Amino acid sequence: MDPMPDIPATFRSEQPARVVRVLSDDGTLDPRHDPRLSESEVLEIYRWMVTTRQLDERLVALQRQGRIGFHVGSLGEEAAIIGAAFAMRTRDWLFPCYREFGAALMRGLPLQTFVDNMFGNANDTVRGRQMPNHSTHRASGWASVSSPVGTQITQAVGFSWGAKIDGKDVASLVYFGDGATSSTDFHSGMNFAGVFKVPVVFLCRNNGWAISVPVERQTATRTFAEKGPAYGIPGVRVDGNDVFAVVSVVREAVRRGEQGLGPTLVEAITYRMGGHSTSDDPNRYRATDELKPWAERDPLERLRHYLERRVWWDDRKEQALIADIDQRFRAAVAAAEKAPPPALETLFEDVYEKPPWHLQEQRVELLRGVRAPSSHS
Ligand SMILES: Cc1ncc(C[n+]2csc(CCOP(=O)(O)OP(=O)(O)O)c2C)c(N)n1
Ligand SMILES: [Mg+2]
Repeated sequence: MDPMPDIPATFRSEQPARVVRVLSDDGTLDPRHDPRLSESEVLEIYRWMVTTRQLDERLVALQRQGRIGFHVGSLGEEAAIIGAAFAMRTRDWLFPCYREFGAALMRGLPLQTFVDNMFGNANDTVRGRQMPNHSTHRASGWASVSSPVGTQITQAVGFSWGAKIDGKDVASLVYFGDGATSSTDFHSGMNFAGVFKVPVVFLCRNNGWAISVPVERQTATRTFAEKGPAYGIPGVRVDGNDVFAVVSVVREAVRRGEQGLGPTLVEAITYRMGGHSTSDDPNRYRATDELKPWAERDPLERLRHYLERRVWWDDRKEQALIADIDQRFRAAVAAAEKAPPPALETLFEDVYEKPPWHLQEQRVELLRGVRAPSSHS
């Protein structure tokens, strides 16, 4: 270790890391980080970003109509969410926060299964035991959505560590917000992954807010990326509204994991353009002029501008895509609303292989009738 440097230098702060950006305002790509996506790849990404936004709008409407109880959306964060998932390999696993349903759909979660979860009906893979928007889908490598802030971080690390022990080349991508960096799971997960060189991509969606807490109140550091080096993990800042930059940086993080170099912390700088969820009103805590500069950097608009410049997209294609999403969503909602709620006895399933006596007794009592007189009265 170096001898102690002079005191003022120890307090000298470094400049925050440069933000990786590929898509410039004029619609050209910076060759230094260009992930060189083909036309069909860019169109696939764009379609999923549009799908996410369209579904968000429709799900908020369903919540306002009282048909579903809750929705937590992705407005403004579509490039960070879809771009990061796109960069992962099919065999990898994704550990979501709660704002990333678009990535699950892109990975293969069927729209009907997603919508069944929004209604918590009998076809819901989690049998109505979770809030809406808390899907899980093994076939798509989509772990359970985590509501307790940060818990998915340690889960992702444990998962990939297990795969590493088994000699499998399986990485995980874990999504979390700026708020989750204050959780103990962030510390435990980062520390463990750094020590054991676990192939995890830590994707911090810095969207400016943790419900009503702004990033300035979340941390005293100037960036979230700079927390990485304290754990021996490189931290990269990326323009989270630039899908090319997100794909490029996350692909590089996957490559590092493949080469046995361990995890990477990616700070995707973006903005939550809506409320936290359907349960709050951001106008109560956010200055009205704060949204405008971010609306001007809308990730969908930026990508669409690029596509039009390449003459890969036009209004007619956009309208056809939206009509298709609308038709498929309506059909899925109609089917979900027709499905019954989960059967009452399912409450006692999925935990014990052989339920203990007291649960068996309770099951019998419950099935006798929910309003049956209590044996204690
Ligand atoms: C352990 C825990 N504490 C508090 C909450 C309530 N809560 C839900 S989301 C949230 C904010 C999370 O913010 P951030 O990590 O930035 O993610 P974002 O919602 O911005 O995507 C809080 C405090 C919770 N779900 N779990
Ligand atoms: Mg946040």
